[in-house]
Amino acid sequence: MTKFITTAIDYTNAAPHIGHAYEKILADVIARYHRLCGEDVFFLTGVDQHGQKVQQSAQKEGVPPGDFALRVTEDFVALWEKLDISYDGWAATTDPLHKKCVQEILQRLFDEGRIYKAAHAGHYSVRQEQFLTDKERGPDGEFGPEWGEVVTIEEENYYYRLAEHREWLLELLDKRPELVVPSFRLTELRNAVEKLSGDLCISRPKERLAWGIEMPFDPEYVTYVWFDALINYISFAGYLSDDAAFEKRWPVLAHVIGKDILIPAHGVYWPIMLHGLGFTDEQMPPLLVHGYINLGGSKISKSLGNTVDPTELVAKYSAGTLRYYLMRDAATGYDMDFSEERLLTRHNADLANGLGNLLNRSLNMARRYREGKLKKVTDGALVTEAAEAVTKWQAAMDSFAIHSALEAVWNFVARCNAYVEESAPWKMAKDEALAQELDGVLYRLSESLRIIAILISPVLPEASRQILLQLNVTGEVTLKDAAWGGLPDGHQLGEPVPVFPRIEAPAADAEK
Ligand code: ME8
Ligand code: MG
Repeated sequence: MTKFITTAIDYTNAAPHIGHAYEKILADVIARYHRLCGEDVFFLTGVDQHGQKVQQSAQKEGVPPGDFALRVTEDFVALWEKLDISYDGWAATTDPLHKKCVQEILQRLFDEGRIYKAAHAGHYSVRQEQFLTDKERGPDGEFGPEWGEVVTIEEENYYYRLAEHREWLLELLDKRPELVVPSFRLTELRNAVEKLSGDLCISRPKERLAWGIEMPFDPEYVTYVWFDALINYISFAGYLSDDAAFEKRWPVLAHVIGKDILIPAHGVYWPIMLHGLGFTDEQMPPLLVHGYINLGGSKISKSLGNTVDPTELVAKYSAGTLRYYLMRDAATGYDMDFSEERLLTRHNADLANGLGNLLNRSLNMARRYREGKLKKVTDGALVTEAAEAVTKWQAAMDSFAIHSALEAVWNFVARCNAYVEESAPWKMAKDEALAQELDGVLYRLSESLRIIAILISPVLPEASRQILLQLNVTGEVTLKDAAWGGLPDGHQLGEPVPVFPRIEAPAADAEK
């Protein structure tokens, strides 16, 4: 079986922001972790290119929606490249393979009577070109001036039968609570499912929205964007096009999504869509629901100017620093406030002073005292601690608690740095009688660094490569290599080069 991991597909109505970057990094770390475990991985991410939002943004610029979506898509692709996001599949919803899959699914559900046509009267904003619900009413119960003229119109649309699956979904959530991580989200979801009534409108008349996938049984309509977008998880995994691939991939290990799209899209619509297609309870997809990255305690909002550009952050710092900071400071499932100051502190304290310093002093001492040549030891200080760090790290990684996994590694880094101080190799070097002891210290430090380099590789792939290179460890490493004793007797270390130079805070520049 393949380990299949997906993220939400990002809207192409606006440029990527730090929240998008956080989600892709989280999923990338999970994908890299499973590759490190020697598993076959299929990591799918992509872009949501259809719908009202894209059509509106394109209209504002006076360009065709397809051109607009492609341009924003390029921004996302460029960012993922810079951030070392190692995706295996690219889900762009204008892809013909996807459109064909969506249409085949629609046709099948229609033929089986799971989709029906009905008329519906509702409040409609002429200016915003959309139907309004009670959510859009102001505190006074009226629709505010931002909606312009609000009229009542009747429109025919296609509906997918949702409500008849309600009892099934409630039972499923009782039977398989592990489908929603973290578990506190399950309560919210269950409450929403209990309130479920009515069906899902899955079409838009073309005169209102042209930018979508045409309904196969009615060319006057396009498909509602969520019905189109959710299907990416199966269309790009081979559903209806490559049975052998799909069977190996499905069910997914986890759909990595943000908290805002659990209810109703991923928690209600999606399982019910799959159920309608005949997917069994065992084939229902687990959801890993992450929190929000906020700014100054508020929600990121481009229109309020409250946003951070991840591309700029990568250019200013590095992909590794941004990846480390986000993975270390955000507890998976919970919100986090983004702070550049905090990013700098993490970089300088953990990467530069913590791991960077350990690497540098260990390699330098080995060079100075032994010309970089090691004598293997398999007992004494750090041996048990290294194994304990690996165990803790792995348990945390398996439960998607990347922040805890990093904490376990950095506790071990601190232990290694303390060991340097305790053992004081510079004193041992002055006493011939302590030569064997010094050999032991130098080996333990190098071997610990090799194990650390393996453990950080999902989060810091580039730094991991550089550290292994400096330790002169060549070839592909896997988790099996994170056991003590990998460096052979007589191993020759490489050249020390700083991996994480300290970054001075911007305040220091201002004084110049
Ligand atoms: O929702 N912090 O697209 P999207 C963390 N196209 N995550 C955030 C975030 C923040 N501040 N803001 C957004 C869509 N996200 C749909 C998805 S999936 C079939 C279709 C997350 O661009 C958000 O929760 O608005 C979602 O998981 C992803 O970024 C894309 O958001
Ligand atoms: Mg959104």
